[in-house]
Amino acid sequence: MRNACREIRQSGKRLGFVPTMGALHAGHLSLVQAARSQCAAVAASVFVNPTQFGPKEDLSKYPRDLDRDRGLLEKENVDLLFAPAAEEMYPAGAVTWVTVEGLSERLEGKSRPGHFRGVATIVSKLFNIVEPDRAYFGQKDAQQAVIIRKMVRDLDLGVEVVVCPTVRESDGLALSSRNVYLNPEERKQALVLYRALCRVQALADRGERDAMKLREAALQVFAEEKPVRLDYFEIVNKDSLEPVKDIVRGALVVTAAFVGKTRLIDNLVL
Ligand code: PAJ
Repeated sequence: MRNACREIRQSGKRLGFVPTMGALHAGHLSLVQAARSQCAAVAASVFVNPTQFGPKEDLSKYPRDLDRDRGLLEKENVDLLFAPAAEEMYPAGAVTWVTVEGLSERLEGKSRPGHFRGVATIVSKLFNIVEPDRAYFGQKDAQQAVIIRKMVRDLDLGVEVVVCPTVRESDGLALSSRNVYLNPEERKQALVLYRALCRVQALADRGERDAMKLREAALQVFAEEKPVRLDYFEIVNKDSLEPVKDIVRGALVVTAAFVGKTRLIDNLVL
């Protein structure tokens, strides 16, 4: 992979890179399309990264279909696909980690300890192999995008990070590889995340600036969808991820909730 990427860059082409865990959907493909439109060559990776899953999470049942993913990436004219085995990425005895302090402990990090250490480590390893000019991430994982930007800056990785908008189903549910876990009943209940975010946006549009009031309105929306167990709903600064008292343009509204056994996340920039 390193040699193939070097060859492309040495021919003077700009190399775009889209890291994924596979089970590709239109959200992933929107990143590939953005890369395709901005870069002469595009590389993608499919790797279900074990180190970003907690011991009680869904690593073993995470959806995997490399043949399907390969077909989809071929259709989008991706030049290179990197799909290593776990043993290749983590040789026995690997003990070196990348930790983005502070940011990694909030929100998702609070519920998923060690998650962002796994993400930051694998993304820096992939960047070291691919050495892309630009790398593409989704706004769907807002905290991940903030952490990757910070890591690139702090470690002088020299990769331009591009964050692309969240792709949604027509009814508003954010596309996610984990949506396949939802049964028809849960699929309907899952809409509560987007409904709560939209409620906040609507109140903000009408002039409400008090973050506590906005949050309370969102909690009301969740209370009406009893079977869904809210993990967090927060209004934070979009760079520091610290809670804000008053919303300013650009405040980030983030939420996570369990629909049945499936944990979903979503967010909106006000
Ligand atoms: P994965 O969940 O497969 O997502 C890969 C990329 O697709 C991420 O940048 C994610 O934000 C983006 N994405 C997912 N759903 C999206 C949607 N509905 N709209 C737009 N973009 C979407 O995120 C990961 O994998 C991993 O943590 C990874 C970065 C690959 C490291 O292992």
